[in-house]
Amino acid sequence: AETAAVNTNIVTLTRFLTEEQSKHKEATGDFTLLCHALQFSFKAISHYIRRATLVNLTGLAGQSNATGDDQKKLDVIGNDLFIAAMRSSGKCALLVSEEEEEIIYFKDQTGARYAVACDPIDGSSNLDAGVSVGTIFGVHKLAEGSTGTKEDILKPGTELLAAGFTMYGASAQLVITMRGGTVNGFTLDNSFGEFILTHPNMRIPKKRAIYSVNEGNSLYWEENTKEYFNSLKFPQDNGKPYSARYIGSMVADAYRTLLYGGIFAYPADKKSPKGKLRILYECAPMAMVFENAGGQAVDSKMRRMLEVVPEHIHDRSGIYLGSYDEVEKVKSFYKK
Ligand code: P6P
Repeated sequence: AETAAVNTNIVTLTRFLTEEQSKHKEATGDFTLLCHALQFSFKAISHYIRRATLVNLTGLAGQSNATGDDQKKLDVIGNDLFIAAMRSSGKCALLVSEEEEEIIYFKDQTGARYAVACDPIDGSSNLDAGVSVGTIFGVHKLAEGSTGTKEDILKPGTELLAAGFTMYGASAQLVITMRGGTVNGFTLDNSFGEFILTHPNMRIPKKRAIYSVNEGNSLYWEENTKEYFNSLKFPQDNGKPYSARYIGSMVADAYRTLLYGGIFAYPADKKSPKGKLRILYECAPMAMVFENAGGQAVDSKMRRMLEVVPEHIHDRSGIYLGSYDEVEKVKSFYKK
């Protein structure tokens, strides 16, 4: 009988990073070490999310509240883990976290040349419902000679060195891309704690009849937003209406959109004139992933998302993220 073909070419994230580094002769290995700290934090956060969800659901001893508040504490655990991982890497000069009002400067890290923005557990309000949440991150390199100031992180997404997210679903899925590079997906194999390359060179379909938006905000939408979504739901040419898919957790909605195609949107509206999602650690990293996968990302003024420069570290933006052709269609409704 045929022996089962064994996939001998198993690429771990660790090997992938080492091979990437060897492509850059000038590389010192600092970025690679920073990425190892990133992957450590994803593994640790994944562990705590699975444990906490189980413990809270079964109400095992030690979990006092039935309202799921402990899940909220996961925000803190995830944030603390991420800060510790960045600090101990010795390569991170400053960190912006969704959970921290101010920038965290690692002043003792002499020689650290990277600035990191992250949302340690994005979508955490869904945790007790068992919805996939995730960590979203972006990495900037400090300006020459800089020891790390807020100007090193308040930059357009076009200057991101690397970006991506890890979705804690049935397994932990890491999606990562580097400036000008491809998008690669890794799946955490829990049996030996390695991220394995399962989705090399991810490309988003050019179009797909799926839209992902919180229609509960329709009352607040601007006219052109309403017109765009109505064109998908009530097609003029008697075409088939689009399917609606909305999870309410950005990494889950983004990951599905990246795999299947379509559009994810959180438009700015009368309730949130600047939009809801944060530029540094939600919109910009996702925009980089989608552009490098052949898609597009624009804000509510149809500006390329990666060219938007935040004034403050927690600034928000409207966003349309998805298939190339679908974002072109969005633009046609805003340029009337
Ligand atoms: P809404 C989760 O709270 C989050 O920040 C994103 O993960 C998600 O896309 C969005 O907010 C959901 O917002 O208003 O639809 O509940």
